[in-house]
Amino acid sequence: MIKEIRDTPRALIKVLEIEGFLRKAAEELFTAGVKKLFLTGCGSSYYAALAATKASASNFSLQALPSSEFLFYQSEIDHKETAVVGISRSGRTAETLAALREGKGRGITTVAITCSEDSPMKSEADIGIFLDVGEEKSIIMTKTFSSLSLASTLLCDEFSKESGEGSKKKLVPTGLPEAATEVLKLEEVIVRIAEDVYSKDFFFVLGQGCTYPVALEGALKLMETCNLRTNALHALEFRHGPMAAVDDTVGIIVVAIEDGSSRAVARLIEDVKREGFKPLVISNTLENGYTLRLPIRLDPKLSTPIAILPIQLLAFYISVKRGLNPDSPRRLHKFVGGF
Ligand code: F1P
Repeated sequence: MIKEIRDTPRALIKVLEIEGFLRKAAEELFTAGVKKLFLTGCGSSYYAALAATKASASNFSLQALPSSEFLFYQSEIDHKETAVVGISRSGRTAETLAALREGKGRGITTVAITCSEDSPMKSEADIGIFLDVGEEKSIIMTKTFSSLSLASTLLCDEFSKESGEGSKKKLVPTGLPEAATEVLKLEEVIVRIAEDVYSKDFFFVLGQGCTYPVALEGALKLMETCNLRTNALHALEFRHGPMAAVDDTVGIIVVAIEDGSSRAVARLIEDVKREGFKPLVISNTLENGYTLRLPIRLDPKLSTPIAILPIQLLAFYISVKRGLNPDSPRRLHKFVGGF
């Protein structure tokens, strides 16, 4: 896991090498009459899908759903004007594979974005997109999560531009591998934070807007690698009840990239501190409690692969401190089959 987290900059470079191909695929879908993309996946791959839809200002043409939700509850959609995009590291996860097969059976255009070249998802989909980011040996998804989220974001960015939705300006992902390299330099500081917080029983992970999927994925990483209970929330939702559940056994992580919500999130952090707690703030502008600084110029819409790195590292080091093996979480396999 640790080697794979450190390999993220190289993986992002590999995704950027196919940016043109991803944008062309989106253009072709639109030209073929597709008006709406359903992005589906399970676990980390679902959160990558969610991150991609957040990257578009307007969400009429993009919707993220867990594969099972698409499979069981989307029979009413317009089949001719819809495409389903299955996102999966393995290309073999049961619900995602079934969602694509079911979609294809109903005449829906299917797209697979996967890190496994010889997977059934890649060969069966109308458009199979392979991310050549190198094998991920750990059960835990790290560099593949970042790669899948970046690739899906670029596909969605182009598709929403074709649909005439949101801003006309295309996202410019150059500089992301360097940003990842910069954030990875926080590793030593994170080792020390892990030593401080490893015995917590519970973590709230808060994110707003584009950082909400990061909060969900960060909470999942802590569950998978540390057997910790967690709750991911939209940051300001924390004020509407959950704050009552905080005591010294509870850790709070806030992920905040400068955007319209920053002042409100800064005030929330102040409130948490006033109650006597020390949140871990992962941000490019906000400071407080323990702060892990992200690159100042980070575009919120492209921030997922960068903002997740500190939580991945934290999960790794907390897991090791708790005497666990982060690469082999209990009751989890590389992919989940059958249902
Ligand atoms: C998705 C997933 C991961 C999880 C574990 C099992 O797999 O559920 O989110 O961490 O690795 O598989 P995939 O569809 O992306 O291969």
